[in-house]
Amino acid sequence: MDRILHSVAQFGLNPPFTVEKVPSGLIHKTFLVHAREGEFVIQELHKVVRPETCEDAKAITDYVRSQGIPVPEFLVTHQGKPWHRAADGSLWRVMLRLPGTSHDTVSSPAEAYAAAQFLGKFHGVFAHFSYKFRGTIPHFHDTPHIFEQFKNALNANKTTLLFAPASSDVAYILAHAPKEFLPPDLPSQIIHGDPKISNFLFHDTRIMGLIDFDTCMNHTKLVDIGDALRSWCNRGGEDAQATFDRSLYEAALEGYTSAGVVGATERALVPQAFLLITIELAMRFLQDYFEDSYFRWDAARFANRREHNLARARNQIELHRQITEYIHTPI
Ligand code: GN1
Ligand code: MG
Repeated sequence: MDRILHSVAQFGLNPPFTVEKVPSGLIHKTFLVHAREGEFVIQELHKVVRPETCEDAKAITDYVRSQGIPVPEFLVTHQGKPWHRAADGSLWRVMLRLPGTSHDTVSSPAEAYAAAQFLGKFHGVFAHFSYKFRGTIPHFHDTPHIFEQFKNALNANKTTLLFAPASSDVAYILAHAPKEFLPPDLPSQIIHGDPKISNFLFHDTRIMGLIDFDTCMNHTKLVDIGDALRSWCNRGGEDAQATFDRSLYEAALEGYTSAGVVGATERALVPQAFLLITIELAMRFLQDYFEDSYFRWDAARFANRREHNLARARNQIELHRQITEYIHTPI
């Protein structure tokens, strides 16, 4: 608690503070701070994020906000930085809290439509804006590279006791991942990088804002569309048995199309992007099952991080199976 309070104070806020833990997010630790000046969100950042990542996030959100799209406003420290490095080496940042609530699953086609239309508008504001990123997470959404890293993790573990329990999951990924890779020459622009549903803030079915800007990068919009679909069209969420819901998929496609930013080539690749990002995340979770180093895990429900990541990987694999069946079944 002292570490949180000390870091909050670096951003010019004054005590008394009350602090609440926010349980969501798979990498950072997030807290809500009630201060005299208002409500703020403070995060202790995962090691994958650097000060430059926070500076990129500030530049992108300042631009997006100037275009009328509600995204968080980052506070700066007394030194003018949108991050604070504490004496113990931890990295922190603070932003204004946006109104609205976050959900881990989509509960109606109207929500899927609204989020998709919002994502399309978000993509639209980058048509004439470019930015030189300095803190992008290396190889993020570079699926061929992630696949190589995954195979390295398998090689390092094939003689350990970890291998047998995951062998059928491993076999599924090895058989399916390479055929989902997207063509390398697609048009690229700024994307969000993590448009899962819990990064949209809702009031009923209205979107109040989009959060989480550590993963912005230049890439094809299909990566965002694929990531959005794998999160939004799964009634089970990431922590339970996957259930693909076709009505959510159709509503999302309609909502995104209504923003008018998708070309014919991209439209044709949407199902492949959906499959790609689903299997990419399965691979990332399964790699962490072996390496035990990246994602946060729920100690109330799982004995350790490996178990939680194995369950998460299986849910994404099951989702991939269901999407494949849907896409290949004539109506
Ligand atoms: C992580 O931290 P969070 O929950 O916003 C991950 C995303 C995954 C997501 C799955 C930087 O996002 O890529 O899709 O978990 N972010 C990073 O829930 O690895
Ligand atoms: Mg994120």
